Amino acid sequence: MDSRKKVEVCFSPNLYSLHKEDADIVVVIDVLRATSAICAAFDNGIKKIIPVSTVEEAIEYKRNKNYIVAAERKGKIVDGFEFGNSPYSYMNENIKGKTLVLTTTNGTKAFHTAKDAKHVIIGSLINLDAVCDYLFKEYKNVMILASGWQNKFCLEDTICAGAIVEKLLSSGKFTSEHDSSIAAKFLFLSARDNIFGYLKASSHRRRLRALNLNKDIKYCLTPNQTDVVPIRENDYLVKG
Ligand code: 3SL
Repeated sequence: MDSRKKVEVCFSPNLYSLHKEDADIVVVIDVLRATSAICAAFDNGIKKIIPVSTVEEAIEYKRNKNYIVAAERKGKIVDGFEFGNSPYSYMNENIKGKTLVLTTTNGTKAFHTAKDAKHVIIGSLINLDAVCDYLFKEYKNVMILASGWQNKFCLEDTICAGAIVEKLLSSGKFTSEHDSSIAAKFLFLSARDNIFGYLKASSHRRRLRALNLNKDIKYCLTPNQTDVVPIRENDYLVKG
């Protein structure tokens, strides 16, 4: 019997129910930009993050002055909010020790899609090796859930998922059965020498470039800038 653990990739929250039986741990990914912003916020001292699905829920939290409340839709900060989804907005001293409430177009939705999973962590390119080390240590069946764009496949999340698959498979301790995992690995192998260039024509890079967010894109596509691994506890995230 093959005693290796599985690592599989789910391309979109809409496909989650087809893959969920594979998972003891779900890694939620939204490289551009929600999960990169979440990692950056913890890296800069945020204590807790509450991902919420709707702008209305986020507005409720604004009544309490102890929270930083952030809302992004289609790449822009929602009117009436000071914070959105840029990792750079969390790189400041004032966020230390605070709780962030965050709603985004796809990333926080994917987080809630995995609500029935036993164990959920947050991955991105910026914490790639730390996520892999965590998965080696836990040594359970892994499912990587790409947030995609409005339930559609997206390249940047798939490449990040492929990087995790590649690292786990190369150890000989994990195996993959599904074509989605193999495809993600091959996409990563073709992109790895220049992820930024490879994604030049991708729809989300074009969308963010049109909003003058090139600096954010560069940051989010640069692997291994932090060893933070955000972990779900109850319905919020803490630094692992
Ligand atoms: O969809 C999301 O969760 C966002 O990360 C999208 S954006 O990068 O802010 O456009």
